[in-house]
Amino acid sequence: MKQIVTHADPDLDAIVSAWIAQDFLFQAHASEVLFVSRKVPEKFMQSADCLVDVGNRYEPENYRFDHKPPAFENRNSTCATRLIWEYLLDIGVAVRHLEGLVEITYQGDTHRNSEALKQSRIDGPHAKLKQLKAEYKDPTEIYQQMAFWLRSYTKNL
Ligand SMILES: [Mn+2]
Repeated sequence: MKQIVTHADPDLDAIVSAWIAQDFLFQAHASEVLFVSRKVPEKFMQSADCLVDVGNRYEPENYRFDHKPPAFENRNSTCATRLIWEYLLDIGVAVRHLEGLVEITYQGDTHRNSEALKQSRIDGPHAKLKQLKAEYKDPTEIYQQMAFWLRSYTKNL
């Protein structure tokens, strides 16, 4: 079982980057998403098959995708979702259709703004995550429901 690690109280960047790892990086391999403290316990730094939005490292070849210093001097220059998406594009995985989702996730994670982001907060991924967080406390439950929703949402992109 491949282990994908991200942070507890997951925001959209954590959820979408973990989902991209699960569905497009590991694909047919069974994988699970674990939610840990933002200061990642050392055992997960070593043993996780993939870290997204935690760990402060950007090492795509080792599947470490964080955008916070020292990985990037300015954490708002990119986001975990964009980093794993760009890596998959580079290695030829068919993820181009996720571009709009990546863009609104990036904008929301880095205090940007756009009509698409406003719409996402009304009835898109940001709204869906907010609703699930009000409904459930367990991050695994939130993640699983969100992943299910994202698979359907991205089918029509
Ligand atoms: Mn992030």
